[in-house]
Amino acid sequence: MSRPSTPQRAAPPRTRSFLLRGEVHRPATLTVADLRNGWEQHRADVVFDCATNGPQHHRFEGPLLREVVSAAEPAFDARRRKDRSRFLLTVTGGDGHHTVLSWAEIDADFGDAPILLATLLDGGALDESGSQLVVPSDRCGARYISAISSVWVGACPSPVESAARG
Ligand SMILES: Nc1nc2c(c(=O)[nH]1)N[C@H]1C(S)=C(S)[C@@H](COP(=O)(O)O)O[C@H]1N2
Ligand SMILES: [Mo]
Repeated sequence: MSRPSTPQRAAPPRTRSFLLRGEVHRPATLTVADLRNGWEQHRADVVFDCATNGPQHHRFEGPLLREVVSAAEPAFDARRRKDRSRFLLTVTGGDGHHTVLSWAEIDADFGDAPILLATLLDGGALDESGSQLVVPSDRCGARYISAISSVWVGACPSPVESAARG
C-alpha cells in the first residue's frame, strides 16, 4: 500500500526586492517587476572595464534611478536647486558592496546622467537575481552594483555644523 502522496509543487521562483529609504516621505520596498511596470524603460548599451576581467559589454534596460527615487519624495524642496544639490544616495548590493552617488549627478538640471536600475541584463530578466545599477558614463565597473538590496537617500551633513560640534 502506497502512502498518500503530498502534491509536489514547484517552489515559486525567488524574487528579490530592495528597500528605498532614508530622508524620503514615501519609503518603499520594490521588486524588479515593480521597476518594470512602474516606470518607462530605458536601454543602455555599455562597456566598462573590470580590474580583474577586462572590458565587459552589456545591454541593460530599466527605469531611470532619478524617476524611481523621485517617487519616494526625497525630503528636499524640489523647486530649489541648491536644496536638491545637498543630497546623496547610497546603493548597496546583497553582498554589502556599496557605492555613493550625488543627487546632482542624476538631476536633469545638473549632471543629468542616465543612471538606470536594471530590470533586464543582455535580454535576461533580473527578477530573481535583483536589480543592477547601470552607470553608463563610468569607465570602470565598480559602481555597477548587482543584487541591489538597498537604496538610501539623504542630505549630506553640513561640514560647517559638523566641524562646530567637534
Ligand atoms: N553587489 C556587487 N556588485 C558588483 C560588484 C560586487 O563585488 N558586488 N563588483 C563590481 C565590479 S568591480 C564589476 S567590474 C562589475 C562586473 O559586472 P558583471 O559581472 O555584470 O560583468 O560588477 C560590479 N558590481
Ligand atoms: Mo571589477
